[in-house]
Amino acid sequence: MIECLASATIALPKTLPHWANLEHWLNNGFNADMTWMANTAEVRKHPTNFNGKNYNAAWIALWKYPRSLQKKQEPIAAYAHGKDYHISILNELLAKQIEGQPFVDALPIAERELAAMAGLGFIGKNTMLINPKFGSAFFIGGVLFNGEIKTQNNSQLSTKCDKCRKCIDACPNKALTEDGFLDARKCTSYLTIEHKGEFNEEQKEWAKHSIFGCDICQRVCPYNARHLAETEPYFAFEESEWKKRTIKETPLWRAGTKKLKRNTENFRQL
Ligand code: B12
Ligand code: SF4
Ligand code: SF4
Repeated sequence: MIECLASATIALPKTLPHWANLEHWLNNGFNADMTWMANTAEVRKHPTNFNGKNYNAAWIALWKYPRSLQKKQEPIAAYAHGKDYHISILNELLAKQIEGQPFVDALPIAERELAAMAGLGFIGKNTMLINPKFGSAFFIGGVLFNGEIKTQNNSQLSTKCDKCRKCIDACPNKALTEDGFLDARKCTSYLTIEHKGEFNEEQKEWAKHSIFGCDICQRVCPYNARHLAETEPYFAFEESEWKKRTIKETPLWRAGTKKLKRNTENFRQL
């Protein structure tokens, strides 16, 4: 079990209010080779009709990453340390015994937008859902269900970044656009976790500071400043080490050993 930071319930919109952002993201090719994002776009657009079933509400919650964001760059992103959050959060959701459809990361549900609508945070220029008190180092999960909801939804996606642009400037690959989108083609997180096959020369450069994921645009964010930690690196990254460890119980299973080997060979400490 991992600690739930905050939760809220919302009435689901028939059509996602900021659906146009997802469309813009796809039309610009910002989804890179994540064709599943384009294939499931219609499902994300209509949260009340999920895979043929109708729901009118969602309970949404935030859970802390298993490791704090670190002051220094690490080869494995903070969220990926420890046991796989898909399993631990799903177990917690199932334990709530809310009748409906549990979700955490793996289903075509616009989790950030629904969480923002529920008042759990705002969307930053780094595209993360940021809670003014807790920062952004948390997962989003919840349950779609049917029930009577009295709360008012917050459909304005306000931002609290003001003039700050630290994340845009800190991204080593310029993957964050000036108007608040993330171009996954240049993003280290995408390249080290999702991208299949070998890297070309440009991709090698963009991926080189990581073995799995990337925390830079979160680490520099003032909303995370109070939550940064400095601890011993948790994972060694020699190839022989990977063989000893059971990655299938951690979020690293998403990349698998082939991609992790490719990333390790390309890795250079920043
Ligand atoms: C695809 C995906 C990725 C892709 C693309 C990320 C991206 N920014 O789109 C890649 C592989 C790069 C990625 C990386 C990471 N991811 Co990811 N990812 C997803 C996934 C599966 C879908 C996100 C998506 O729909 N992207 C398309 C864009 C258009 O949608 P969106 O970012 O949700 O934006 C919506 C709104 O915010 C709004 N919006 C978007 N842009 C703009 C711009 C403006 C101006 C406005 C007003 C509104 C707006 O409209 C959109 C439609 O609703 C979600 C899980 C889920 N089911 O939602 C996790 C998720 C977003 N990822 C998560 C995490 C933890 C990460 C990483 C931190 C992992 C890491 N350390 O490496 C990085 C962070 C990189 C970053 N800065 O976003 C968490 C984020 C939690 C949080 N606090 O926000 C999620 C929610 C998973 C979870 N359940 O916890 N991810
Ligand atoms: S996760 Fe890393 S590469 Fe991707 S946008 Fe953020 S800083 Fe840039
Ligand atoms: S670093 Fe600054 S601009 Fe980027 S998300 Fe945080 S507050 Fe917003």
